[in-house]
Amino acid sequence: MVKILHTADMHLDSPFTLMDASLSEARRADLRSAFSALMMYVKDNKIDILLIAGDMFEHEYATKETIALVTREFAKVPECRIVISPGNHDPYTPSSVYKKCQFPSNVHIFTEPTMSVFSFEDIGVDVYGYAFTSPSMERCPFIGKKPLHPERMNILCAHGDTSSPISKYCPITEADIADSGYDYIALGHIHTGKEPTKVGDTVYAYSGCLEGRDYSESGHKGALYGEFIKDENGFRQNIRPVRFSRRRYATHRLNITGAHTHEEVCEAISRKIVDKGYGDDTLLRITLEGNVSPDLVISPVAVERSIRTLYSLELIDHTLPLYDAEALRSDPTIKGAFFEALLPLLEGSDPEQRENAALALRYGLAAIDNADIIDF
Ligand SMILES: [Mn+2]
Repeated sequence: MVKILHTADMHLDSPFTLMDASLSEARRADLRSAFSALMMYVKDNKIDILLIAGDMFEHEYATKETIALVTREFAKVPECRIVISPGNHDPYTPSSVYKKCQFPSNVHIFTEPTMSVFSFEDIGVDVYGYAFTSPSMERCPFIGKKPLHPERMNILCAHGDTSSPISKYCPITEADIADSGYDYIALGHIHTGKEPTKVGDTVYAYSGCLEGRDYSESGHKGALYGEFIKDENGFRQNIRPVRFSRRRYATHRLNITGAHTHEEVCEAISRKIVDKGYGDDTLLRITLEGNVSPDLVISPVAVERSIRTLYSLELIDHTLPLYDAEALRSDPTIKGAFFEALLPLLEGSDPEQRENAALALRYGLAAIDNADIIDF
């Protein structure tokens, strides 16, 4: 039996440009920490082959410290064969980390955009692959049957895109996979992952990214651990996901219709957090919806500050005020005039304009009442 660990898309040193500087640095530390956890798993479980199917680095941002960490971790497992297929974010170029840095002798890196192979005869495995040598690759290099060694396990480790036949990131179709003759294809590029799927005689999977980097990459992330056997009865595999992510992204919509106070909003959010079991590993984005009292002006900053159990909370307020139109219409003060002025927008056909007008009404009425709309 051969033990493999299939990973991809670590995106070490990712800039996290949408976050403030200290949070981005903390998240980069999380990426490195997830990588170290993966390497610890390799060591503890005596993994025979670690397959890294591209985008290990964000090429233009890779730091000396991260490269030093990676080479140090790789050197700690000299008995594990580490195979790297450079992807679109870390292509093999003259200035790339892969070309410029010295990696330990157990590390095998594909350098050409055409097919090549690393043969590990001691364990009966051939690992095929290719490298992105620029940020895009228009054509899949493994189309068509190859003369594969019938007795060895034939694995392809590759960065490519099965989601579109016209992708700029090495388009791969299921027909290409079914035709390929490989026993297992370890893919990288699709960060959400794809569970092991059999087409023809070939099993392929996307491990997904090692650590989510934004709300589109929700939930815990990790790698695929596989136990592979090939004998006179053919190829058999047992593959399961292993979690390595430090944090997880989560998004929810929360209807707070009827809420009157800041405390009620916080309570509703806290209930959601407890229900879902979110803690200091969670970056949570909540979109508030529903109709609330026009006196309630929600300050996302104040709510975010009052809930401390999460790694981070981001609040988006899409609630609409439940105002008493009749009372406002007949209000003889400036409130009535303000309402009349906003009415065409409040009742207009453009939903974004309606939302903005509702927000303006809420802030305006609060300002007229001298309500403190920042801290309430
Ligand atoms: Mn990627």
